[in-house]
Amino acid sequence: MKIEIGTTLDEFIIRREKNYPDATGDLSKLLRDIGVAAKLINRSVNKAGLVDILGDNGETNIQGETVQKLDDYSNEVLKNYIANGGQLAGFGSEEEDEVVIINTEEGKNAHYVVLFDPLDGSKNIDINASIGTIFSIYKRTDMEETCSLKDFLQKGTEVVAAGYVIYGSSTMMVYSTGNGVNGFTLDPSIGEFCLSHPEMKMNKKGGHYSVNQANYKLFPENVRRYIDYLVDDLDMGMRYIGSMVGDVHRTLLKGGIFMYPPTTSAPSGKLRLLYEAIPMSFLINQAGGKSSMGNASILEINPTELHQRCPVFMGNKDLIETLETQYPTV
Ligand code: P6P
Repeated sequence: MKIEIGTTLDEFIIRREKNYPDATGDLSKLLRDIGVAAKLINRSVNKAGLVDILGDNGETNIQGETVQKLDDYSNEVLKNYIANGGQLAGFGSEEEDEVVIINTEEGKNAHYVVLFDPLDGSKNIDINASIGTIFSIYKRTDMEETCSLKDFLQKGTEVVAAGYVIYGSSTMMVYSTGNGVNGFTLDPSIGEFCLSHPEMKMNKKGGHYSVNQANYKLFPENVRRYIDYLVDDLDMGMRYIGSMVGDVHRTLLKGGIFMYPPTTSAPSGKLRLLYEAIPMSFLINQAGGKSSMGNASILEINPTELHQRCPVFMGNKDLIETLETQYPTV
């Protein structure tokens, strides 16, 4: 059923739910709650320069990274909005050392868990470049057992829904429940996300390669040779914001490839598997692209730790297949 441009996110979710007669409405409610949380985060991101919310709060997270005040605020908003809705058994966040199990009666009977990076690319907050929220949603592995870490350590092939919100020149929520990718742009005049990018598909050709070129000398030899191929043989230009949501959003819209390869100092790369690489890979795959850790699909990795990292390559299918067949990075 074609849904017209301008349809609100809530309306879209409700109409799409009708395609699933067995749907309980729990996933729909979760997605709508994420949309509300995104609007609250957007409000603070948009006026961060005016309110004393820029800069860091002096703490560091499990990643050893200084926590920016907006990171903290975004994490709290997401926790409050999705944790108390009754559809969630637990959540994992970049800003939380361990998974948080929701031990209420509703939480114990809830079917879903969510992983999120509440505000990715936060180093860009003070310079007003695009930043984003990333999320992925899984079903619990066994409703007979208490929700625990194992419900979060699931492969990307088990993802039920994933998406991101990009806070940029406009604010967009882009997500998929496994049947294509749709993008919604926030209309501030009515405070609603409205369908603006239906059925997003990656450009077949073109686009840029996106990597932190300063790390070139630290990459494995095959990655350096692959980058040389993109530049010398395919004549590709380079674009890099240093904010995964912004760099992947451009790749999704314009084609090309985004990479965060392993380096000598970070042999597993920098990006986190569960709440950065997997959700973004899910979307890129749903939009007709492909993702890889250099020699195998990111969605096939068996997670072992909540905050584990993995090498990331994602973009046009042909570019990824060339990487994996001719420049495999093991
Ligand atoms: P670098 C932001 O800090 C982040 O986690 C991702 O959003 C981004 O892709 C990456 O790190 C940028 O890392 O080392 O290039 O600054």
